[in-house]
This record gives sequence, C-alpha cells and structure tokens, in this order.
Amino acid sequence: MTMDMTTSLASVELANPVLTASGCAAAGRELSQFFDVADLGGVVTKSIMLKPRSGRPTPRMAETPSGMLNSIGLQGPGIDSFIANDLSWLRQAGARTVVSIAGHNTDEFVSLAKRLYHQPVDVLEVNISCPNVESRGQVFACDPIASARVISAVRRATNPNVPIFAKLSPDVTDITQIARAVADAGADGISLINTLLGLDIDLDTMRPTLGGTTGGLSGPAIRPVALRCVWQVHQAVPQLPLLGMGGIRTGQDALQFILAGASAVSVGTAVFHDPTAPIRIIAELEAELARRGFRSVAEAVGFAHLSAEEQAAFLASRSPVAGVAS
Ligand code: RRO
Repeated sequence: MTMDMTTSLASVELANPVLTASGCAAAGRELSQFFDVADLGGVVTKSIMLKPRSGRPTPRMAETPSGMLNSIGLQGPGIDSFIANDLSWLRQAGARTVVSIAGHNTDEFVSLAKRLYHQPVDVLEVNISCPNVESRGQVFACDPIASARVISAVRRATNPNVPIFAKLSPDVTDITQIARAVADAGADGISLINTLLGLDIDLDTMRPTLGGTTGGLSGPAIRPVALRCVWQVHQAVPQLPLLGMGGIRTGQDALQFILAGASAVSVGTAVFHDPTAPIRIIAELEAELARRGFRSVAEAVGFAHLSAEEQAAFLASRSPVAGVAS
C-alpha cells in the first residue's frame, strides 16, 4: 500500500511534510547541487529584512559538545535583492516556498509583508524570535502583547490567500501563552522552535567565543525541548497547524514531532554535515509510518495525544495492516 505523504500548512498543501529550516540553507539554491529542491515539502528561506545587512561580528559559529551556536545576526541581501534573485530562482525551481521575514519593529514587518504581497510566496513565516538581535526587547516572541501586535499587523498587510506562521522562541516561561496570543491575533499556524539563547567561552582567550557574545543553540541537544513545545502548543491550540523543528536528524525524529502535533517539520542543523538529510528523512519517515500501520501523514499528526486504548482502537479499525509493528 502506498503512503499518503501529503500534508498541509493551513490552506497550503505540501507533497510531503519535510522542509528546510530557516537560516540553514539560504534560499535553497546551494542545496540544489545535491537534490531537486522541488522534491522537498518546501524551502523555508533565511529570514529577510528590509535592507541589506552584514550581521554580527565574527566568529559567528561555535561548535559545542552538545550543539551548534550561531550568532549570524540576520545577515542578508535585503528584500529587493531577495525578490529579484532568490524568490525568482525558487519559483523557477518549482519549490514550495515559505518566506521568513524579520523586522526591528512592527512597521518593518508590515513593509516586508507589503513588498511580498504579489510575489510567489506559499507561506509567510514571521520570525519574531531571532535571539541575535540588538536587544532582548526586540525578541517579540518573549512577550504575548508584542507578539500579537506584530502578527495582527502582518496579517492585515499580507495577501489574504497566504497563510502566516509565527515563529516562536522556547526561551519563555509558558510558550502556550504566546501561542494563544498569536493565534488570537490571526496567525494561521506556528513554527517552533527557534534556537535557544546560549554562550560559549574560549578557554585560550578566556573571552566569549562568538563575536556577538551570545548565540542560538541548535542541533539534537534541543530536540526534547522542541518536542515539548510542539506537544504543549498542540494541546493548547489543537486546531492550529504546526511546523516543528529542533534537532531533527532522522525519519524517527521527524515522526516524533508529527506524533506530538506537527503537520510538517523543518530540518536545519543536520544539513551542515549532511546536505541530503531532508531528502533522506522523507524516505525514512515514510518507512517509519508504514511500520506502525499508518496510511497517511495526516493520521499520525497528534497521535501521541491519544490514550493507549484510543490508539489501539484506531489502528485495529484499519486492518488488514492493523496493530503496531515492533
Ligand atoms: O540570523 C541569526 O542570527 C538567527 C536568526 Br534570524 C534566527 O531566527 N535564529 C538564529 O538562531 N539565528
């Protein structure tokens, strides 16, 4: 039996639930030497700002024993160059495109949404959670009121046919409070999680390793945190589609996020050492779903929230491939 790998992010249907994660593959072009980006569920672009931006001082990356720290600081070409070069390339490549935007304030987010109004954008990811901004006051996702303000303004300025996903930070006391605030403000879905704020000290210089002092931690070490966030947010706002990410390296990891409530997943840090990881993960996920008796991705979304009895009843009702394979 063939597996139905399709899924959706609000109104947007995807051929499969595996996307790139923002910031780990620019606008997808550099991955196209390894595979056809149209074979992905979608490409999530590096967060783009209004103006070209050189980012934070170097060094901008640090490897730690338990993950990667980045302090890029929103380096990018600015929205005009992005539309002319990157978005047009993604369109001709035939990829589903999730454009990530970032602003210093609500007006900048609104200007970006307006510039993208008539562009080939499938989903707009509103990055309100970059940890590498000038001040913590700019991490809108740490405050429900600031988050809601940005999201409602972006929702009003964005093409109504384009769903907007708010990208949230795990560095908060209660992520469900932020999730409810952005849902009430008009977010069509939520991307979670951004990196965790971290620090590394170089023992030779006895100074912070990163030029920007602090950085965002990513990789498998943050996976349980990300999974917990997806679980909690799915429970709090079950009707809202979630794009889950944080340390996904294998199809089994991706399945965990889907069972916790994600409709799709993004693969980020893994592509630095295995650029083909997203494509491999699509195949692995399909096999993992089949082994457990699922016939579609949709059946598995949020399945971990069912009781053992409910799970067994569902799988038994689906004979002849009933039951959970070991
Ligand atoms: O550019 C960055 O430094 C950056 C961004 Br915009 C983000 O959202 N998350 C991150 O870890 N780094």
